[in-house]
This record gives sequence, C-alpha cells and structure tokens, in this order.
Amino acid sequence: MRELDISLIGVPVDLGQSRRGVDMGPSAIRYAGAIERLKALGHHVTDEGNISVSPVHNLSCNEAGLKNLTEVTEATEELAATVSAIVKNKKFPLVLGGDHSIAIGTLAGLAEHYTNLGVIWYDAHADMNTSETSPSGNIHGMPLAVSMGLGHEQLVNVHNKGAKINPENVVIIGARSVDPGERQLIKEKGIKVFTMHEIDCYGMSAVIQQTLNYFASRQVDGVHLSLDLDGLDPLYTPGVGTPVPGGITYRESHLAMELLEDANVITSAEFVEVNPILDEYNKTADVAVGLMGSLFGEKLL
Ligand code: B3U
Ligand code: MN
Ligand code: MN
Repeated sequence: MRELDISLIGVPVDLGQSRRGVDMGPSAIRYAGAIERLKALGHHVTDEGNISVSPVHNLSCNEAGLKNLTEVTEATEELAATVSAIVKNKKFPLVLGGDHSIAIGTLAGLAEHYTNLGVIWYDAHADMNTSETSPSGNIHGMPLAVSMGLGHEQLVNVHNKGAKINPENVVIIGARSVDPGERQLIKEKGIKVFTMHEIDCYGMSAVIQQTLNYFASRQVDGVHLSLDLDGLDPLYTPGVGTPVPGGITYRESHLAMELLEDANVITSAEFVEVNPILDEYNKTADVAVGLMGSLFGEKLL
C-alpha cells in the first residue's frame, strides 16, 4: 500500500444546481470520519479547510441560461489555485464537494501539472451539457464538457484558457441518465463510456480492468477519480440531488475502489454531491468515507 501525503479540501458549493444542502457535504464527510479513516491507514493527512463560497444563491438563470455563473466561476477559480498548489507541493489532492460543478476547478488546477491526465467520471450522468444543450441551466450537469473546452467561455477559461483534459482520456462509469445533446457529444468526441449495461454484462472487475488498459494505451501521466455519489444506486446513497434508480451497488463500488488502489494509478480524487438534507442519518457520507477507505488501501485481512 502507498503511504500518501493527502491534502483534503472542502468545497461547500451548492450553486451548480437547484436543491439546497449539498454545500454541507464537506462537513457531513468530515463528520463521517474521513480524516481519522485515512490516518488509520497510515497516510499523512492535512485538512486544508474549505474554499470560500458566496452565500448568494439565485435560482434564476442569467442571459446565457446558466444559474449562478459568477459565483461558480469564483469558487472554481479559488479551488483550481488551491489544487494546483497542493500538487506543486507533491501532495495528493482529495476534494470534498459540493455539487459536481466544482470539478471545473479541480481539473483546471490539475491541468497545470499533467499534460495527459486520465479521468474516471463515476456518475449516473455524463455531465456533458453545454449552455445550449442543458435542460436545467444547472452547471453541475456541465463540468465534463467545460473541462474539454466546450461550453460557456467564462467556465472554460477558469484558471487557464481553454480545454483542460483530452476527451480521449475520459472514462465514464455508471451512466444511466444521458440527455440528447450529451449523447451526441459522447459520440462526436469518442468518449469511452461504461453504462449500467456494460457493468451488468461484464461485471465491475472487467470494467475497471478495461479502464486501466485504456489508460495504459493512452499513456496517461496521472488519473483523477471524480466520484459522484449518485453513481451508486439511491438505495445506498439516497442523499443526492438527482437520484437515478438502477445504479451501481455498494459492493461493486467497493470493488472498483479496491481494484484502482491495487493498480496504484490514482493521483487525485474528489467525492461530490453528498446532500445531508436529503440523506438518511448521514448514510451517503458514510458510504463516501467507506469508499475512500477502499480507495486508499483498507483491506479486511
Ligand atoms: N443532465 C441533467 C441532470 C443532471 C446532471 N447532473 C446531475 N443531474 N446531477 C442536467 O441538468 O444537466
Ligand atoms: Mn455528476
Ligand atoms: Mn450525477
């Protein structure tokens, strides 16, 4: 097992979607014992605290049809600078959301240090809408497109101008709710997607193996895990804003984390969309921390 120097950073953003409460995700994950769990595995953990986020939350869209564009831009700018500094200091960034819009900042910060970063997007959704295709105006449905350089220019240019990741280095796992515009982009850009169909047919073990082989063939120089808790079935993670039935199980998710740990490839991670208001006694944060345990080397024997 690797002994890592982990820097944990909270991003209390609920501006990328319409349901309040996901800004409390970092607290819920801390209360569920994230730091103690990682320290018990022998890692060195520093809690860097939270990114400052505007308390203003408008539900109306701006002229481009996006909600809270200015506030999301500000928060992701600060997150990008923080993540970049963590990597510069040779530490492992572990980002706690917040809604998934924060990935715009995480990936922008990482892009300063990786020229060919692989990205695992563990999610019920593709998060590949643009201002033009979004059915909701919610920026949390856009971060993967934005990071590929597609979408509102203010978001695309967070931290540095233009695309931060290569579409051919992205693997989506767990997708089961994809909008028409996203479907088209996935095809156009040649994104590798393991939907629930592939997970059901081949099993999670094969899906992760194929993901690892794919990254090896792409010669990536790091792998970021962006884990949206709604990737799991709402039976296990009910505390999310947009639950979609028919998702990845608890056991499959632990297996995925264990196989990624065994492969020793993950260089940064984020856990997003935990909403304590919608949760059952912090169950979703507990699952998030359990998955962190597996990702960072917990073994039964
Ligand atoms: N695709 C829809 C719904 C959605 C995306 N991400 C989440 N929900 N969590 C949208 O609004 O873009
Ligand atoms: Mn997401
Ligand atoms: Mn999602």
